[in-house]
Amino acid sequence: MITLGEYIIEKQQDFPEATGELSLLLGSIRLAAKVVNREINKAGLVDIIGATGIENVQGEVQQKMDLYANETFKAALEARGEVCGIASEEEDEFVSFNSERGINSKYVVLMDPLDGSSNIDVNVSVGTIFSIYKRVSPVGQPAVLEDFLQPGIKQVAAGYIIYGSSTMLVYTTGNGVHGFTCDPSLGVFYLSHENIRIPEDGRTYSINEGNYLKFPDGVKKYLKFCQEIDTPTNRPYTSRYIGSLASDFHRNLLTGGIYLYPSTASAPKGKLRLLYECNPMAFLIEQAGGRASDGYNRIMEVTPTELHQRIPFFCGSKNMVKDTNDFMAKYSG
Ligand code: P6P
Repeated sequence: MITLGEYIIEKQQDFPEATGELSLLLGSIRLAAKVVNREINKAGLVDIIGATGIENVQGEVQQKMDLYANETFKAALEARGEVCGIASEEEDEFVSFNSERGINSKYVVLMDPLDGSSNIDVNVSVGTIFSIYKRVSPVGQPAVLEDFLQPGIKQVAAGYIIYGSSTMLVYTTGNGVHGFTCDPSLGVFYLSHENIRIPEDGRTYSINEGNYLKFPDGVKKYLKFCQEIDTPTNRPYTSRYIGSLASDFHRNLLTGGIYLYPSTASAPKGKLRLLYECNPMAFLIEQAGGRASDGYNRIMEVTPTELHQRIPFFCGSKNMVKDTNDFMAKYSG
């Protein structure tokens, strides 16, 4: 039984040049995850569920737990001093940590502090998603927007916490994907899934088929391909859609499958955000042997232009993402 903290330190020793700052940073995420997990597990019991009536920059009504998670992760990251700033789905602009330690830190964190939070009121799993970069601006001054608008290939770490039937933290620093499960009696994350690899083929597709009529033709054709009876290629596949990215992603990561959130007639850029949902999930899936595209190109090579930009997202087993790209090229131009 090895804890997350022990594992981070053990792996850090593989990098002589490592100065321990990233390890400390991951430690602050671990702490915040425990605090949020505690509140989520009793969200039904206290007046912390339900919407605030406040709309975030996405125009989505913020659930109280969204705000609580945002403040918890922001405080934990600022307190440990390894981060010069954060960007968050719940913050209209990036937040620069201008303390002496903050401006002299070399990392920035982008996060969706509680993705899928509307599921809390109906007791469905939700997740925190995070992405870590080295700043591009000089140390010793406040963070700038360019520190956050980096392509996904520049990530130094990424991960998610899934608050589900058990609470897990899954992360990568570019050396494989590793999962840790929380023992609630001790509040400790133990290594439970080392070097996770996603099967190159899967039989599960995750998409909101209620949007079918608004999908591009390539997606419509791919969905019909999934539903055809063809035993040699294990079709028809199975449709599983939880409505919580971290949950659908996690299941597909472990068993194989593909998650699709395409553009639609009403949302030409799709729904998911490039910087703090798609890029971290893309880093993880590629580290596990999978793929992530916008239907045509590798997600992690997209150059961001704004903090909250949206992008169509196809992510999962390598051969399933290739199939969707082929259908998109053939039918959606
Ligand atoms: P829809 C949650 O709001 C989220 O960002 C993802 O977690 C989830 O996969 C998706 O949106 C659900 O969106 O439009 O299908 O309800």
